[in-house]
Amino acid sequence: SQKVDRPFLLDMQRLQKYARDGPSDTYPLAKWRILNRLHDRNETMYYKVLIDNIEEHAPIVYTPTVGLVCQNYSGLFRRPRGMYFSAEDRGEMMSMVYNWPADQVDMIVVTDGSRILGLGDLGVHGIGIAIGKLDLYVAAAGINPQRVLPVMIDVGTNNEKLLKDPLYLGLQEHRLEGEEYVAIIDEFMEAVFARWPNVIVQFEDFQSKWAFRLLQRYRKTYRMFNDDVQGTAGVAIAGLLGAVRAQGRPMLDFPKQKIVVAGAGSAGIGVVNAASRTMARMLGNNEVAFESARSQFWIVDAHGLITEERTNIDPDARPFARRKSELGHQGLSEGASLVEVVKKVKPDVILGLSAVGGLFSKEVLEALKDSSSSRPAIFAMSNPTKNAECTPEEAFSILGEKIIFASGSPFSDVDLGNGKIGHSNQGNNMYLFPGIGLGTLLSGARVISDGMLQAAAERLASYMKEEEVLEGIVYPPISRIRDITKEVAAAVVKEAVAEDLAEGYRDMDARELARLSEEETVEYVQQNMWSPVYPTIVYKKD
Ligand SMILES: *[C@@H]1O[C@H](CO)[C@@H](O)[C@H](O)[C@H]1NC(C)=O
Ligand SMILES: CC(=O)N[C@H]1CO[C@H](CO)[C@@H](O)[C@@H]1O
Repeated sequence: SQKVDRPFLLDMQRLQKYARDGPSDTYPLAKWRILNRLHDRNETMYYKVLIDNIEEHAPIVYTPTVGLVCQNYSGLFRRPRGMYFSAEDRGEMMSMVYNWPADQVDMIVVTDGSRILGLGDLGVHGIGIAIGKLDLYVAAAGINPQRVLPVMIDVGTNNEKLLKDPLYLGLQEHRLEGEEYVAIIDEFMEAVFARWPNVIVQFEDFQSKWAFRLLQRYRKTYRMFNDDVQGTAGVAIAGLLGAVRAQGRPMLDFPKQKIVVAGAGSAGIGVVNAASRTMARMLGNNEVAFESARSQFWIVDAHGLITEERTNIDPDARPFARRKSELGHQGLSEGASLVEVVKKVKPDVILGLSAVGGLFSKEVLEALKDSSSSRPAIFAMSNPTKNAECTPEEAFSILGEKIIFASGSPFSDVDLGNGKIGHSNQGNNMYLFPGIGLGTLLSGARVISDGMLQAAAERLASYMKEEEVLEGIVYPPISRIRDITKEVAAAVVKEAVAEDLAEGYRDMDARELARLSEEETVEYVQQNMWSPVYPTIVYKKD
């Protein structure tokens, strides 16, 4: 009886066109709809299909297709999934959480929808990201699907289109800011940890000003981490360690690598911080070690090389500004260009986190020919594809077959002729976050320490076989994700025990956990991974 207006009908027609269940290889959105309906009809079969075809389906249930889904969420919406806390629920969150039907929740992925992938503010429609990520937790880490909870914190949206859209599903007001905003996240954190003390909360796709502040605010008190900040850095470090192995050297030689970093934004500084801590840890974790680790990095931003002389320096970048005393004998000065820095430093690695497509120009790559490394590594980590600092074709054609190439976005391998292949490695976050979550859960660690994150990255880096690494492959295939995750999780458990953070999980108390050998830890992890099989019925004995 309701009057249906014309724009709504047009929208529906568009939906038919973009999401019809026709040839799904040309319509990833259609694939998503088919999978989503399967999820609603038969959850076990859904996860079976996802796990058995993870390489093909991860890009459907998660990035990039999930981005399209979030952009059209009100049109694609069929059944609610997850839990929504809105600014209007202030004071009620504890009751809401205690009214949630699940007795146990192991894993929460929470977002406020403010920076969904590269798409910006999508308001509550960003819930699709939390749902997709948890599907990957189930598929890769075997977290029980009954015990995951996607969460949307709805504090409004600054997306003008959504503010006017009659089909928008969230609060139609501008985003809360400042203390009011923080109070809402505080209340949410208190409520979920009060009811489920063992839960792990993964923060996802918060705009970066809040991502860093909330991470600092909670990471010492709650079991939480931010995948965009910490997971991304971990995957980059694993790649850097892989590049050391590919040079035929042990990973412990990492602190000797000279690394030129392009980009001093939050991603760049986040990776440099984590990488220098990894170096320092290998050198003994003292003052001298930190100083030595620091001196392995040269950071170049839009104004050139960052040195002590720079005025207006970002406080996070300051520790990595080159000292005056170091510059003279290298013939470098404040503001030196990227090409000049590469020429003078002769780095082992150039690491692109600049979001400037093509920044590693022909000149820069040519300059790398004089690298002091036998196998220089090029990490063009910026996303999406058009922002990559260079393509593998460019890198291999200028520098030849010996180099290591890795990127943030997917690229195909390069045919170098006469049967040789130039490998294009993709630093996918999926390599680490499932194992970090699972390892934290099974260790019962109180918090997620830097050491645990580093242990995860180191395990990923050592996962590859010697022959593979020497061929220039630094990340394993996604089809092995369950095995990778099992190993990463075991490394996280071991580190939590070593740092005395582990409190045990279910029947496994902390002392027993500490007694497990390396293999037994892997086995313990394996036994606690859920699989999509129907258990046989157990008959009750009298
Ligand atoms: C799900 O699918 C499997 C395989 O076809 C079937 O055996 C099972 O009965 C289905 N479960 C439900 C709840 O429909
Ligand atoms: C049906 C519908 O609204 N489809 C839209 C989904 O999102 C993409 C990106 O914004 C649009 O191009 C489609 O028109």
